[in-house]
Amino acid sequence: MNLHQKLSLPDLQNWIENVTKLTQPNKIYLCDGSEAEYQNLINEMQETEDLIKLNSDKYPNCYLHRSDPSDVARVEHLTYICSNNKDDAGPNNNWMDPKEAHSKMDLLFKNSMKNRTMYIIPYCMGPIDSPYSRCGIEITDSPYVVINMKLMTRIGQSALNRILKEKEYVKGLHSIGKLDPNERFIMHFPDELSIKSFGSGYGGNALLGKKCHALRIASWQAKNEGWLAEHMLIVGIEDPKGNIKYIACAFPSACGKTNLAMLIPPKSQPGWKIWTLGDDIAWLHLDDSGEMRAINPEAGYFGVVPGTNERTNKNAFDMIHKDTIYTNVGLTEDNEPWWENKNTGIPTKDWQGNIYKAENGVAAHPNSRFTVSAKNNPSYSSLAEAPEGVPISAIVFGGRRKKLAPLVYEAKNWKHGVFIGAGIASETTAAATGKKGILRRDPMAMLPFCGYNFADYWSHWLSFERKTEKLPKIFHVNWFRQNDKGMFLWPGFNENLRVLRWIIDRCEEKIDAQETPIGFLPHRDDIDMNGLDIPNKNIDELLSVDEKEWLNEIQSIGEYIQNFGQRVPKGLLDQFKKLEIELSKSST
Ligand code: OXD
Ligand code: MN
Repeated sequence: MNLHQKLSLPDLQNWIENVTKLTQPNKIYLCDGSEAEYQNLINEMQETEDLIKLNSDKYPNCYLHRSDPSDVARVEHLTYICSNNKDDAGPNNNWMDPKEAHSKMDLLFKNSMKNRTMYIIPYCMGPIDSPYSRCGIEITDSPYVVINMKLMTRIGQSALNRILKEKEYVKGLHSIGKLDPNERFIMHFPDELSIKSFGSGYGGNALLGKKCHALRIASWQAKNEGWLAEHMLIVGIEDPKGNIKYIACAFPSACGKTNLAMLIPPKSQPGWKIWTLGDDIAWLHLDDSGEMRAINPEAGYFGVVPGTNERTNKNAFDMIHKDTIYTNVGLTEDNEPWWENKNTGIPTKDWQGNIYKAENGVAAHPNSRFTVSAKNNPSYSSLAEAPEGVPISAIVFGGRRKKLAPLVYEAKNWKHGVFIGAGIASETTAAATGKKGILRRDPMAMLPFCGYNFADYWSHWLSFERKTEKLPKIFHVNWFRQNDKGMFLWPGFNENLRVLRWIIDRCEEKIDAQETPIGFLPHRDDIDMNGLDIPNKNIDELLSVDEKEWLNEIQSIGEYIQNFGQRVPKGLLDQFKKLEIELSKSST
């Protein structure tokens, strides 16, 4: 069968013809998603030195890719939402008129695939047989993108069959161009369900199924269709009796979603287990009974490597010892991957392939990544591919905050929870280019990923209260609180299970809590501290609410929200006013 017959959808054929004319590849290849195809590409990429084979005794089937040094993170300043109507993109996005954006991008794409192969990747986001899943086609000239998409999504014939049947799919066009930062743009056209990405090979900019489709485009689709596409991990928490509750947690990039998703309970919590469904993205739908259910649109992990070790995330550490693509880590003398806080081995080369010298800085780039299939994860949930998804008992928001935010608190109701989500703030990390460690508002951890105006997004969140009475409870956590000497007050990592247990107890209405103006906080004895050596004064600080400071915080959230103007829903403004009044009363 020729390509034309295989892609027997006129709209798809036209698009591919137009892209071919524009980009002038010397070869076109339709990906079938097979293991043989994956291996062939790996072999070709070793020949061109795009991949380096790692020590195959200790790291079988693992490879290292080195990026252009200018291309190691998401580029928020070069990422645009090109809605037909500027106000639909909102102040949270860069906007460009779609016509202007298309002509700008088409100029860049012109002849960009000369002497290159154009790969056509049909992919499915979500379990292949789930009614909640959505498909797309990414056209790219990067074999690195193909092998990563193979691990991160479900690519090939089954996805293509679904596309031919449904006739709706996201069109993504990608070229690495010359990897020139001055010719780099990531453009989204939500009204057309299409994406054009040029000049970057970095995961978040180039694996179009991930942030571009599953968050930016999907969030817009979700608003129009009544569901949510969120920057959330999904985990199942099993108690010693075998009951499993599922929660979805939204934290900004590099704030520990992967670690929480793969947590191994500490010895002091016998009988508990954590099952991973996803570490980055959740699509949330109400089922026919009004219950919220989640699927993970992804099939693999694109995780931050530095800091991954036996203590912080043993599941991930074990998982990335085989079948893994590493990007921008260092190397040991024995050709093993090396990164900061790996706690074993000695680096001899840094992420750019230079001789490693401690005085020159890190060996692995702070945003170096692993790509690996979710099936390699020892805590992979048996329901990860369930077409109906899993029922969600709690939604948990969080951020990286040195001060102010307590270890955990619970929203008083859905509206208050939406306000808490809208007010998330976190210190910036290496996942995006720009200054690190700056506190910025990151509503629902979606600032870089919401494909439309935040004001409309908040209205959409609020609308769920009118659709069902079975909504999950909403919580906020902060693992990153520090004392005045800069020491963390909470041990974090696996010990976070203790906080999740409190959350589950609250969902099951097993315990009561202290009511404060910002929400419900745990009674000290309701968080199991057995086996932890934390001074009482630290626990008091972790569970305290400084009402004066909170009044300032609420006012700053109020100012932030008001930047979104007339479209901000009254329900959210009411929450702000209510909290401001309550805190003013109690802080004087
Ligand atoms: C990611 C990110 O890669 O959020 O998941 O940047
Ligand atoms: Mn992310």
